[in-house]
Amino acid sequence: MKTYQKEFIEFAIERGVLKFGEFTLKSGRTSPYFFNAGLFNKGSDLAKLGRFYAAALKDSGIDFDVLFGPAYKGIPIASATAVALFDHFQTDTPYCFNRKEKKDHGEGGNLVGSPLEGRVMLVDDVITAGTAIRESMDIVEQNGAQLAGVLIALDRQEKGKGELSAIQEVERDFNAQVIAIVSLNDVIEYLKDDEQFKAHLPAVEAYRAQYGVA
Ligand code: OMP
Repeated sequence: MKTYQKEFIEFAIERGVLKFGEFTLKSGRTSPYFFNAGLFNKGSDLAKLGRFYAAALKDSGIDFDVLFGPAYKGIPIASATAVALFDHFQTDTPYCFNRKEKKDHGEGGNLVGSPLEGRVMLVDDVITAGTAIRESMDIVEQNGAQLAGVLIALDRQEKGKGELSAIQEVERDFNAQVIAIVSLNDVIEYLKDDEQFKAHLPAVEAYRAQYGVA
């Protein structure tokens, strides 16, 4: 695990974004941990979050032309990442997002910001079974753009419809790399060394054994 990844887990725990307990997921699975990115809800959180996303992008080395943040949770992520890329990595990157409601007056259309064209880096919070991300992918395809990659905060490394992880399925179906600031394996590694949260390790490992990818 890299330093920025460990710092990201600490940051998520400190802000109550990463929690341990019992949670029901969108997929119906009962999970011993949950990542609620909506709790990054202060100016300082957003500034830091942008820096972590930008660091993961730079670390990946993937080339792209535009950041796309799907509504709603992708919007502040794309904005904060674009700011961080400029402020901390000297890269001025176009970004855009969609609205969920179609607008038929004024400028019309359902995209806001830079045109969605060229190689698109899609940013979002979490992928579990891949449902939300596939809807966003449709928007990229409908605009005739190509997907350069997907960047999320947490890869839960869970099985999708079959034996592959939801992310492996997305990579196969869209021929693009999915990168994450941290993955479940990083969270488990972190728990092993953390006196305060170590007690949750068995439940998280049991969950990985049941739903995780080999
Ligand atoms: P999938 O659409 O199954 O990939 O699940 C992704 C969505 O699940 C996210 O956009 C969240 O709405 C929600 N989610 C979290 O935010 N954090 C988690 O740790 C787990 C989930 C989830 O329900 O699977």
